[in-house]
Amino acid sequence: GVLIACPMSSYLEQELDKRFNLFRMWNIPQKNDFFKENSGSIRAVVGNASAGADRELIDSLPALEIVSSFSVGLDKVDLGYCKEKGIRVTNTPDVLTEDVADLAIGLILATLRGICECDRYVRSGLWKKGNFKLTTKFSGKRVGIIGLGRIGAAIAKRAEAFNCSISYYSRSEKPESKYKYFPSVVELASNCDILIVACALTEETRHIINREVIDALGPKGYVINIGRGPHVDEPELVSALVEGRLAGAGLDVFEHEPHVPEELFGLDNVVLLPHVGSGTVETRNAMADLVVGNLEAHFSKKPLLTPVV
Ligand code: 8YV
Repeated sequence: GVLIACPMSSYLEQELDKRFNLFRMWNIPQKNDFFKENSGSIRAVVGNASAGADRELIDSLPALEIVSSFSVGLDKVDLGYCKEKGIRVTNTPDVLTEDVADLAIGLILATLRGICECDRYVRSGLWKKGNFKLTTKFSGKRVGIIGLGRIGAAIAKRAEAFNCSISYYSRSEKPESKYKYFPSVVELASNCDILIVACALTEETRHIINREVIDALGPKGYVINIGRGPHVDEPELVSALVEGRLAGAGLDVFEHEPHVPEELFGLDNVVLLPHVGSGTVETRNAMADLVVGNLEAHFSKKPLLTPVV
């Protein structure tokens, strides 16, 4: 049996249904009874960015062999505990890199050029009463990227085409990279106009955007987050935006999503997206194929396609 943690892709469910006895967690009213009856037969969990496999779920599934996540980020999977228990873990890297990097650029342009605000302006008939205010140029700006992994590097490549100078922060300098390295996020923030979060969420990167970083970025600076909500100290970001200590923000993720702080709803210098970085038909289907491919490889004792643990 395979347990899927929450609805994530109908194509994925269809492909899992073809191959396995699929249990949909959200369709189970009496969780205790269900686990008593079926926990011995569930050998795999499929999770995603919002529901993974924590210690509690792992402990209630004694036959669990593999967690195949429909995401590249694995912050909702207890990796250490999986390792300890010999449970394999896979994710969906590479196939979503382009989409997430594309969306990061989209968020930058939407935020600096006021694209969403422009659209609201036209729809509400305001164009007939005057011209839209001037906005901020993106080309040539200094872009700072936190995390120069697959996604960070793909964002950098795109920003290069906009004649941006690019610098980055990561745990260690990447000697093969042509971009400028800063050994701290505060130094990176002090030396860029647009600060982009593109790293994994871990204990070390939680609240990596804090008050000090926001102050270093300053009132002409922008924050773009396509990583995870908890990368940002959200109340600090909100007050900086409300008080004008930051020029704007483009956010695809939130600390307590789908809850979004209502103070942001009235601000025109922020663009708010519902965690759609990888959300294209092409990419979500490729992610689903990887989830299924990893499970098939595991159950036929072949090497996993994208193993993490
Ligand atoms: C989510 C993501 O998985 O890959 C990630 O880490 O955050 C997204 O691709 C998405 O919510 C799919 O359910």
